[in-house]
Amino acid sequence: MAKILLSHPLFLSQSPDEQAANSPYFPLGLLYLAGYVREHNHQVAIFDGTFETDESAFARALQTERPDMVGISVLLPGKEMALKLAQMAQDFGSIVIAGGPDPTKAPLPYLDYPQVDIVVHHEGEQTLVALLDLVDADNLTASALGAEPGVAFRNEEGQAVVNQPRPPIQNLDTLPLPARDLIDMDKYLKTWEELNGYASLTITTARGCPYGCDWCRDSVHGAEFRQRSPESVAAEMKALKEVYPIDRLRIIDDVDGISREWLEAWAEAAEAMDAVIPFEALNELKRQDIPMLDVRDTL
Ligand code: B12
Ligand code: SF4
Repeated sequence: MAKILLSHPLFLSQSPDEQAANSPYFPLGLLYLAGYVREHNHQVAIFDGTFETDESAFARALQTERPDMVGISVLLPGKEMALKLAQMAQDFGSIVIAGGPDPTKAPLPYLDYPQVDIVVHHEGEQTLVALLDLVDADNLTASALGAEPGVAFRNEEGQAVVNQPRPPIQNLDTLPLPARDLIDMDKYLKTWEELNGYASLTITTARGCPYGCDWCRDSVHGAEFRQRSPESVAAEMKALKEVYPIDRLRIIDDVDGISREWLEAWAEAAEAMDAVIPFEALNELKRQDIPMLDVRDTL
């Protein structure tokens, strides 16, 4: 059973911009990956730099977890630290995977860094489990990687190859809930309370956005809008309410409000399950109108 250490290379104490933003959210994508990996019978741990002082904490995590593979989630501003952690992981003897929005936007430059072994681009769950399966089968070879959609790698001649994206998961209800139990949620919620006077956490209801603005070209979840069922989102809200002292949700879908019927069914399901939590979300401007705002006021 292969083991992966999924890593968030952001140290709040070293990031004045993130401190000023006052919104310490954990990247939900890593928690989705962790839940999926766990469900597919691989071992997973998380290294979360957020409240650590520096990369010595990562060195300790490597020693404790001894992972076969280290997966690092990279946003552009975190690239330098991500590459530093990648070097430490490779020196430790782990296989290093870079994934997330920035490697998706431009996978090739990441293969210029010798400390990155493989890049995963676009949606990560299925591709990551496929890589862990290859580790278990002792077959993480260039020829096996050549047949794996969603990866970029170096072939036997050392040339960089970017495979096609993997077709996105159609039924998002099949995904396990994000593995929030693997991070220090209390610390996040207390920090939110101290900084803002209320506690907030993130949730997703959908992936993809059909609008195709330049800003989002080559985005992780693509142009195909896929949405969870209203009941599954309401059930997650109910579970969150029962476990965490939260005041607000931030819905971090690419875009919301695409289907009016969905919103109405969601409001109904949340009320029926006693799962209502005030929320904020991003909506494409043209879709704002009075009925839309009415649904928002229900929740
Ligand atoms: C929520 C959010 C935030 C939150 C949480 C931050 C975080 N670290 O995730 C907050 C508000 C704090 C935030 C801050 C910032 N954000 Co932001 N944010 C988002 C948003 C809206 C959603 C991300 C999300 O959780 N999606 C849902 C999950 C399920 O998807 P995902 O995270 O992409 O993860 C999937 C894949 O990427 C992949 N994957 C991810 N990591 C890994 C790792 C491995 C090993 C593998 C195999 C796969 C993999 O698998 C996951 C599951 O399928 C995106 C826009 C978007 N719609 O993508 C922007 C986005 C990620 N942010 C962006 C930016 C620029 C920022 C800021 C710099 C903004 C600023 N100027 O301050 C800061 C930087 C913060 C930091 N250093 O971490 C850019 C990144 C661009 C880039 N090239 O890197 C995005 C893409 C917006 C955009 N369109 O430009 N952000
Ligand atoms: S509407 Fe928003 S999420 Fe959709 S493509 Fe445009 S900027 Fe991206």
